[in-house]
Amino acid sequence: MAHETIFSKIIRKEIPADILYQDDLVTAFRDIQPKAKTHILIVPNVLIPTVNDVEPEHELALGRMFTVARKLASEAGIAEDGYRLIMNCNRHGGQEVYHIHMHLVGGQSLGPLLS
Ligand code: DGP
Repeated sequence: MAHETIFSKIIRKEIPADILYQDDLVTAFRDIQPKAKTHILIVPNVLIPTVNDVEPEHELALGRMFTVARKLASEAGIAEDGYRLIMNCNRHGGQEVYHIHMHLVGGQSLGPLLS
């Protein structure tokens, strides 16, 4: 049984967050520690701790995360210049919150990811 994180409380609106989008499958809100001018987190409403825990039954929610990323990037005005979508997994990936999330980062040039 996976342990809930702060993201479950944000999804249920039990604690405040700057929620930009929510539907039956996913929730998107601004990162509390933005690493770029635009930094949004898109999360499935169901608790999936890491990408290693993804199952076929999650495919609808995971696909929705991309369509919501596209929509929010467009609304933020960063679609044309571009942005980065990041999902960290476990310790070496730098994951801190064990409820999978897609970082939508942009609004400025981000440079090469790997160099
Ligand atoms: P990661 O390292 O991939 O697990 O990223 C976790 C992100 O979650 C990190 O950028 C900061 C953000 N974060 C952590 N706690 C909160 C919170 O309570 N509210 C919001 N909005 N973001 C949070």
